[in-house]
Amino acid sequence: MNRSFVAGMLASIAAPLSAQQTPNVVVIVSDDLGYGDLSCYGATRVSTPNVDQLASAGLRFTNAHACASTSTPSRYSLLTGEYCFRRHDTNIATGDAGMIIRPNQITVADIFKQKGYATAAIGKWHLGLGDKQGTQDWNGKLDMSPADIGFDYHYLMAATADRVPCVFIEDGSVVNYDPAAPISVSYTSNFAGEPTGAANPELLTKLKSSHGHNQSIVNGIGRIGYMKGGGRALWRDEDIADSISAAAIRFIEKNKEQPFFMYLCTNDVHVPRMPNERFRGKSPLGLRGEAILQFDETVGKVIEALEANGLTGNTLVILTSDNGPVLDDGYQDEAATLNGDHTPWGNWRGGKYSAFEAGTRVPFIVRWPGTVRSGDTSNALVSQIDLLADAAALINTTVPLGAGIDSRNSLDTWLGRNTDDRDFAATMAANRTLSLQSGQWKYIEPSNGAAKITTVNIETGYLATPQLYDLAADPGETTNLYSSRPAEAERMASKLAELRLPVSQMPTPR
Ligand code: NG6
Ligand code: CA
Repeated sequence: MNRSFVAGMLASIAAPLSAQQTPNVVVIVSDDLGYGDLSCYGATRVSTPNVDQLASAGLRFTNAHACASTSTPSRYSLLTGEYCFRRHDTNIATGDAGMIIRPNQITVADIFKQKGYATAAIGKWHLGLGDKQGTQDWNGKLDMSPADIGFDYHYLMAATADRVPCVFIEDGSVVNYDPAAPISVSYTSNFAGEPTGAANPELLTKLKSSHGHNQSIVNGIGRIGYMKGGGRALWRDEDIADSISAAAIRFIEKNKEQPFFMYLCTNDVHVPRMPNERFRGKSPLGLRGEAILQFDETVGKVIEALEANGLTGNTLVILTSDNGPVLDDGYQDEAATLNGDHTPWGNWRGGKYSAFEAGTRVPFIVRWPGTVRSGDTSNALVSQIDLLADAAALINTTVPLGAGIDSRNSLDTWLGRNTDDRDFAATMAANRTLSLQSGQWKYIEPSNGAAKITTVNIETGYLATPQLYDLAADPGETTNLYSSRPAEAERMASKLAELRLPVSQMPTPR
């Protein structure tokens, strides 16, 4: 299926609808924000009043899952409704990776475009840009961008704040491009004469690395990857959140008269944590806590912009995170030493990168005044994989054949009309080990990875033999019931095997 065929097909089923049938949809995805990092999820050493307000005006989920415990695969699944493990090229992407989602693939943005929505991707991207692998030309318009996968507008960081290029991309071009400082990027070798964190630690004036992050230096911070040039286009880390929220507010204001879908991804609370100076000293948790405060402020600004434009009642807001939390993720930002008794992972074991629960059990809040009842909690098992099918159900359109093959309509659960568990949630850890959550059970397939990633001090949940946990009785995943409940383990192992089958061999084609 080529892109023009897809576009034609989508256009042919587009039909104008009344405002009630076309609510705006804002999906806010934070980065590495843990289940226990928000005060509405029990945090006591950090306060997130704006997120708490969103939760008290909406529905807060306690059993929601991202599809992976790292960013790229998690976001791939969220946007495509297809499990990341169906493709081998969904691991954490470099900043010069080509677009992982290809133009012939239907995304959640395409679903909204079927109904004439304005669509935007703002903030952290991390799904590759440009058509080529590792050789993008950052000095002109990129030859492939989110515009080719359903987003009318984008204002993005190519990958993560710790990866070059350290510039924003808007509509395929570098924002504030500086012709006097052409941009070169490489993930294999440095550019002659350019300092690096490894060779010139004296230039790491703002934040020193604890592991990795010792290649190019931008804004006094070591990065992953080599970059030359950029000049006035280079971001200042302290201003990233403001740039992202300003772009979000501009998009809301510009599109207030028509339905819109905004995929809004904050850089907070990913490393390097260097929030704006106005947050300095505001959290006992140090820079990581300040980044949480900054995230909360961004949420507040978006909510306020919706309100100021009269859009609160007609906007469905979803707030979640791409994966679980980490303290020391490569910089000496004191996140671990100042953490004290704060529990970013909530009651769950592990964290970012893990197969254990904290890797993918994420905050998930849905607000839609007048439709979603306010101030309630849902313990239903839900998964971000369903965004695509739920979006289609929400705006009463169909999912094109072959699109979002793993996405199922669970809209009634997301809107709190029932508390039905999804049959299962499949999740992928950093080394691609799969887990399955189903009812009270959690199964982790055997894997040969190390039990702990020592640099980040996180237990992975990798074990050479299968693991089965009863999350109802043992939320901390401490007692492996694999030997005592073989039938349960077998049922879950076969489900994972089925999910791994090529689409043509899947037993229940839609
Ligand atoms: C790791 C990085 C980590 C972070 C992560 C991706 C090192 C030593 N660690 O490889 O800092 O960037 O990748 O995070 O380089 S994610 O949330 O975008 O998946
Ligand atoms: Ca992340």
